Amino acid sequence: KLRDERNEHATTGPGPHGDFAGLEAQARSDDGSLCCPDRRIHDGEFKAALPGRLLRQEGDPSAGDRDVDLAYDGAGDVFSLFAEEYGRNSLDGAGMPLIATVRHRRNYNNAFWDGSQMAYGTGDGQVFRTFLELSVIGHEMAHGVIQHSGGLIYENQSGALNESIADVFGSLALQRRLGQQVHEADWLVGRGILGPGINGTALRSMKAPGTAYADDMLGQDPQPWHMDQFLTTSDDNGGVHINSGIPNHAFYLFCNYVGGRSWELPGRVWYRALQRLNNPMATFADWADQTMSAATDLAGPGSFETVLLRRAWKLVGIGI
Ligand code: ASN
Ligand code: ZN
Repeated sequence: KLRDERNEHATTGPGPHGDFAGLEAQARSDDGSLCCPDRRIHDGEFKAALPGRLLRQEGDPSAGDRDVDLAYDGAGDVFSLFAEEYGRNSLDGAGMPLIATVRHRRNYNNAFWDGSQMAYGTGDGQVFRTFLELSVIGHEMAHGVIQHSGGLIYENQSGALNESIADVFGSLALQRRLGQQVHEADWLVGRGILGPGINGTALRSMKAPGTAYADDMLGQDPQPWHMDQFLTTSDDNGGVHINSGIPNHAFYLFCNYVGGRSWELPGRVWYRALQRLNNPMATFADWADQTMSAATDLAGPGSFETVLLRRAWKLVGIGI
């Protein structure tokens, strides 16, 4: 119903009630809170073209397509994390539609944000069995948020930060859906998406980077959790999916020290730091500084939270 009203305003401008429904107002309900995602889920039909055939858009009931419904529900949860917890209206902060394609290519073992939409492979059934899992959906959507928050260049430390921040919000979306306290969370990214051919439980672990899988085909999960193990490589854009283990683990430690619900104070600190960063080439140390400023803003100078955050960064080898 809200959506119909919004469309009416969007197409007719100032409405008969004398109010002006500008962009800002479009995603706000009567009480002024952010409310409404604008989801558009497409079927890639196992082809490479994006976005593919539109199968379900905002307000449509389920048509019984499991992949489509997982993408739709997941996008809703991630929208709600950013809107309700951090006051952000969609990925760009201005209500942009959440466009996703499921069944992208055949046997495709990945999911990605392409700069304007999400795309999910089905996996080949051996290495991966699906990518439609909430922490993965949140990860891809967070890439959109990062892009629209000044960006982080996708190589070396700034690229690993980009990856880590995507993991953080992916994990927060999942913890929030499950209503978990910090100590109840498993801190896994992509739990259950690995196929029967792989010996492992998830794609990554923020609690214990390097332990998510150990396999003949994939090898040992290569993530470090301390700067001593920082990997300098030209693979993977400079190890962006590897060294992300370090800031991931700092976030995990901070959450554990603080306790409670991770998407609350710790999530707010990370979100605020991302909004304030303004440095696409940021290093881990730059990011740690920015999170310290954000924690100081939110919890107060000299607060216990800032002490705990400094301790978390120190434990992973980043002294600030
Ligand atoms: N799944 C990967 C990611 O979102 C895809 C990529 O490496 N671009 O990080
Ligand atoms: Zn990523």
